[in-house]
Amino acid sequence: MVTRLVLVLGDQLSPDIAALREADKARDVVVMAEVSDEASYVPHHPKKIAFLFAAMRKFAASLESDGWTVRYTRLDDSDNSGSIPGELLRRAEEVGATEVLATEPGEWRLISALEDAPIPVHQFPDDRFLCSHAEFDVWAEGRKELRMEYFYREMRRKTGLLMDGDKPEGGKWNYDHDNRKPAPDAITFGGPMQFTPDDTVVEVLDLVDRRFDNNFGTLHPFWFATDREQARRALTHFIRKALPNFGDYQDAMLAENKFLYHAVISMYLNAGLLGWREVCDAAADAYASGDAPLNAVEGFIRQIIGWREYMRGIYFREGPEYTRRNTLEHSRALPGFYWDAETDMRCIAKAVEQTRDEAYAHHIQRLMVTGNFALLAGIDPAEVHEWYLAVYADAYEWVEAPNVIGMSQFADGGIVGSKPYVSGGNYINKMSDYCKGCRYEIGQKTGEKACPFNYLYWAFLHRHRDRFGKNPRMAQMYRTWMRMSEEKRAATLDSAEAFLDKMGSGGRV
Ligand code: FAD
Ligand code: DLZ
Ligand code: SF4
Repeated sequence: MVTRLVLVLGDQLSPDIAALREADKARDVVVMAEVSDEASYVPHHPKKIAFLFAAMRKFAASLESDGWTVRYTRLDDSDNSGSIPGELLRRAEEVGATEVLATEPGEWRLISALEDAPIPVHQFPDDRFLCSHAEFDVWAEGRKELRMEYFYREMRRKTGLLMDGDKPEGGKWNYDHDNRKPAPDAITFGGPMQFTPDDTVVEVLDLVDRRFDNNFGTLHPFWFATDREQARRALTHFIRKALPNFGDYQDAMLAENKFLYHAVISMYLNAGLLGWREVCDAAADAYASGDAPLNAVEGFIRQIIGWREYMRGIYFREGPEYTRRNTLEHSRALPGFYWDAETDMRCIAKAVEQTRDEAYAHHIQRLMVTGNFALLAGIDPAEVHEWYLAVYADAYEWVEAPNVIGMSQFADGGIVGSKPYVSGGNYINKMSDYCKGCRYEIGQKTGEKACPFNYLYWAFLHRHRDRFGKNPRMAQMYRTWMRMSEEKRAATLDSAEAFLDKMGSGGRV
């Protein structure tokens, strides 16, 4: 029988991935490749590249010890063709294969590259997810609005997670009402489990140091888990030490605490080192044994079987053009401080610094600090999308784009969110300690010293009054705006214009 190639991509590091299930150890050859095309479609954070290359190398070794034949291409190999289709062709010629088994990639770009590859590639559905494309389409069909909450309830029923017969555990589907506490004075969790680099990681760090030195982001110290066994330990550590407080402080932010009670497992889930089922079961078990309260466990499970699956459903349903949407017609360039943290806005400087150091920021930092600012300032959503895709270790288009284009920038016109996630400085002040020590004054609404979020918020609403003025969920804010005196409104708009002009001309803001 003719040998077939089995493609395993960098974010498909699961031993039961569809293409491997379809293949035959005795007959087929696994292809894995570190290639410049994948490493440079955006300037990925060095920690993200190092994590993936190290995890790929360790996964290839585990496949080999499991009896698979693996042809692994390292980035520095002299005959590396630089692309996934190129490596498939090269390996096919080497082993005499005429066909490739693959698992559908998480990005339209690569799906079409495989469709157009110079060798036939059979793409199997990626069934590491709870909801298939077809199932999501059935759920979405005929609905006026695709609200995550209703999708999530279906997923709860489907999985039986936190269900009491056909009723939700505790009587309510969603305990977010209990979950929005501001930042506490002290955090009892010391952060995610950190791992000392082993020989494979050290070798990869050396490569990344040499090849990606100019990319935004700090490579050292590198502490991520890079194999399944380590990722499992990181998960257990979170479940034991942080999950009980996860719900309460999910939305809080602290300048000197990067992780609060967050799991910091998205990079492991998205690369395939962990699966949604084992993560949710571990959380549900903690509830069942009385080790974590319902509000924390429900909130955590909702992020995974709710938001994560819903975002993937939207990405694949909306098609390849989704990342180019720009409903609000925003066109301003992404300011330089997203790359160098050189801004007096302390909240943004802290979020960017932590992103640079860890390739990580938690949800509210992404949504209500860097995302909120970009939306208020009218930044081109395509540039915002590229930034998020580059700088976070967990970023792949299927999950990043609906979060950025949809949830954060409202560039999809309201598919993901029924209203834009915008706020003035008060929200940030309530949920964080950023404002103490900021050059800007949170209590001031206009003028040189005022918090820019304050006037940019009103200027945003004013700019988009035709679109949002009739949105019942925003009516109260428009009434407040219209109740302000004409002088106050003019001063607010003047402050916003002066700020944006200064920022646009490269001045420090
Ligand atoms: P926790 O807060 O501990 O949550 C647990 C898990 O739930 C996460 O590991 C993640 O798998 C899942 N989850 C939570 N929220 C979401 C969500 N909105 N969408 C999908 N999964 C979710 N997440 C990514 O995985 N990749 C991205 O590229 C990404 N980009 C984002 C961009 C923006 C603008 C925003 C607002 C959110 C983005 N998110 C993204 C979602 C979320 O911020 C991260 O999943 C989360 O911060 C990861 O950290 P954690 O593991 O500590 O999560
Ligand atoms: C993100 C990434 C990077 C940086 N490098 C590679 C690589 O060299 N080889 C590979 O197979 N995958 C890599 N990836 C992950 C892919 O970009 C990812 O599979 C697609 O974006 C689809 O999600
Ligand atoms: Fe951010 Fe405004 Fe607070 Fe400064 S005052 S940290 S700019 S919200």
